[in-house]
Amino acid sequence: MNNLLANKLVATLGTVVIGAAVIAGIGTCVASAKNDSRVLAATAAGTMETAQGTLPHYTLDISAYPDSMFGGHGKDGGAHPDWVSYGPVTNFQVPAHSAITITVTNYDSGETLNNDFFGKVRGTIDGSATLNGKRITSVSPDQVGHTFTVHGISGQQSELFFSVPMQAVAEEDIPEEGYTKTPNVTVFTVITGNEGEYVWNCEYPCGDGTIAKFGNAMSSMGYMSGYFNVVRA
Ligand SMILES: [Cu+2]
Repeated sequence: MNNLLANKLVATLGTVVIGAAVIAGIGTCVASAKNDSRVLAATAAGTMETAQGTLPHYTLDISAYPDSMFGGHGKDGGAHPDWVSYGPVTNFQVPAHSAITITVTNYDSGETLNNDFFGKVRGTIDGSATLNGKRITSVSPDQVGHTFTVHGISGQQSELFFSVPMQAVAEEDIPEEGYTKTPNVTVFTVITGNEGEYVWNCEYPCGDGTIAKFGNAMSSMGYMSGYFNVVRA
């Protein structure tokens, strides 16, 4: 990562963190951080040829939903049935020094990002993803449903940063009841370094009904954020 990008990244993350902290209150974040201990481990899928040689290959399948009624929050959507959420859970575990192919099926609509930075695919193999089978390197900043963003800046861990925007489903394709039959499917691959505990979150302001939309689902673990832990293979 060059310095300019690093500076921009730090500035961007700083804004988001401060914004979320001010709006939600730090206490809320800490309290809700322990409310979900379920973890989805990546599935072994042979090996993959990469620029770093042949690596163990794993897959992770997740989805983004316009509400919490998909089952992951329990019967009737749990405490906040109307909150947007990733699922089936939001804590993930992947092996170190491996290629991880992540498929995100997005059932939600969207609007405009606060920061175009997150409209670009970043940190994946080849800097790209596929959207419904076609190669992309970005999504238009006014058509983003959610992002899957892992923040890897911390202490002695290997740096791990990637961010992928999910194309919003068109508003007219969102049914009154249930979920759209034509979700947008995004697939991308990242390469992990050493073991470490990372946090991911969504950088699309999707906490509807709160100031700047960074409250509720955006500031609670288990909805639009969680752990992305890299463990010994
Ligand atoms: Cu989101």
